[in-house]
Amino acid sequence: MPGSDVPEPEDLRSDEGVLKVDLTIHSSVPSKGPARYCYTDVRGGQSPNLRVHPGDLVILNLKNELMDPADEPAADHQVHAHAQSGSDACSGPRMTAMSTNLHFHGLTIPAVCHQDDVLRTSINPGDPPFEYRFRIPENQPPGLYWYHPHIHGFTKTQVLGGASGAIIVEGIERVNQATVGLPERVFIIRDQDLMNPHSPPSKSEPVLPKMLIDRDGDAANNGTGFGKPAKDLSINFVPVPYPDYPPARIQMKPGERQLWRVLNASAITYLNLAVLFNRKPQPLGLVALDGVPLNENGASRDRVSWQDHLGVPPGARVEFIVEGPFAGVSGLLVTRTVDTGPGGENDPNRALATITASKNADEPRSRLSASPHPMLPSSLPWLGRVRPVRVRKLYFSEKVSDPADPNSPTEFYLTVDGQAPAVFDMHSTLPNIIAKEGTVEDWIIENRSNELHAFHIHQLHFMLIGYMGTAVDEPFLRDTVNVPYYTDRALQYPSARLRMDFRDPNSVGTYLYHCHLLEHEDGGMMGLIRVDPQ
Ligand SMILES: [Cu+2]
Repeated sequence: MPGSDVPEPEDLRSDEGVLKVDLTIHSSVPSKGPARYCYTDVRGGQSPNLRVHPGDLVILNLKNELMDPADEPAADHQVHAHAQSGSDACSGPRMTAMSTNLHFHGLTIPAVCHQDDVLRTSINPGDPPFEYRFRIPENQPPGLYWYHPHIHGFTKTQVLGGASGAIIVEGIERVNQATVGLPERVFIIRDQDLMNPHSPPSKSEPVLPKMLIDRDGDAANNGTGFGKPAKDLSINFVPVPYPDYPPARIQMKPGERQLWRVLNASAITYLNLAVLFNRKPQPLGLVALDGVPLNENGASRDRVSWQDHLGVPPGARVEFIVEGPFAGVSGLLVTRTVDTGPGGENDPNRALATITASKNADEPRSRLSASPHPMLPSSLPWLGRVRPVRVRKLYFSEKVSDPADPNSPTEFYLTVDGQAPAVFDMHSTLPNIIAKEGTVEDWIIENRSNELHAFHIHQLHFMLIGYMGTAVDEPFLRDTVNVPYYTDRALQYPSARLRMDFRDPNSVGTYLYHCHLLEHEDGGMMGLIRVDPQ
């Protein structure tokens, strides 16, 4: 219900080095509005947090109970179910709107069936529960990761409908003193189709020119920070719908410090988070990004980066220290407007939740250890000091499929410079890129389109070493990065320069890189990489 308290997802914790979990993916088609998707565990918990330690074994059984989104009569489901049962889910049988699988975003685990393969794995209604079985690497940085379906062509529908959940690799307090003993909370921001698509904007908003539709069929960016958004947002499944954005509620003990772990599980919506007290932005102590502590390079111990706002592209995570308000102060968690470019979606200013001080506020369910054993630093040389074996250039671009008809569907490309732009083909077995285990490469990702894109690669993290042509030296790694949009006034294409790390044996295999705006990904903005063993 809009305006209610933000619930905490249930925590499923590993026991003696093993996390065993049974999840079922469900869908429902409400009488009004689009299909909803959700994971439930055996106790009925919705999209639980999976809490693990480096080295733990995860055994996750996934049962597919999706309904046909076209809402066919029930008899048809049975026919589908029988036709599918007995098929080998590892050989990529059919991938339809009712198929599903899981991607473990950010984990460096092998891209093979039953671990983190999304190219061939397809679990269908009627199939027996499908077993995922993998080990969290000993060297996986402690932080926030996530799980979501990744069936090509249908990822957006399922994720937009709500199919996502958090994975927490425990131990950030073992590498950053500033987090020792803090209560922690997990916030998952999802987007969804508008609950009130035909409402005019709230009366408190300035009057805007007529709303336009972008090429994806969503409300186009109007550059004002106001007006109808392309999608509604929710926080831990509490919707904050357009046009009035009734905020959800977060209560904290007065002045209490907490670690907030925030996942942007939106299909297309960028976040630009801020915490306001009496309308003034408060310092947010960033300690980790995309699951990786900010002091990952070992040079800057216990690093906290104080910011007054945090940009979070779809798929990315931020973990930061927040100090709660004192009694009588009105606090607000907001996302500020994001300029997604002339071709992008409208992403206006909006509230997500009020933050109020209360002596009786419930303590968060989870608290970081007050006396942690320090974690040993990585034994590998820091990525920033390893020489790349080559430089590659890739670029995002878009093309109207029929140049004579500006309203024809857009084709989305992510192209290796020198190859012909093409929408991704799931049946292709020819990799776009071949790399070698043990090496490091520099990739320049350009944006040649007039909207934002977020580059993501499976199986590994990278270091951002350049942005918009300027060198940067971040002491941490990312797995998702925003690339600014191009306009014809720009002298060169906007770009991010990434140092890609193929040193880990788990990075061997064939897998995907793509834009994490899921309608772009489903539309073909994706490529195939094969990393050969040494
Ligand atoms: Cu994109």
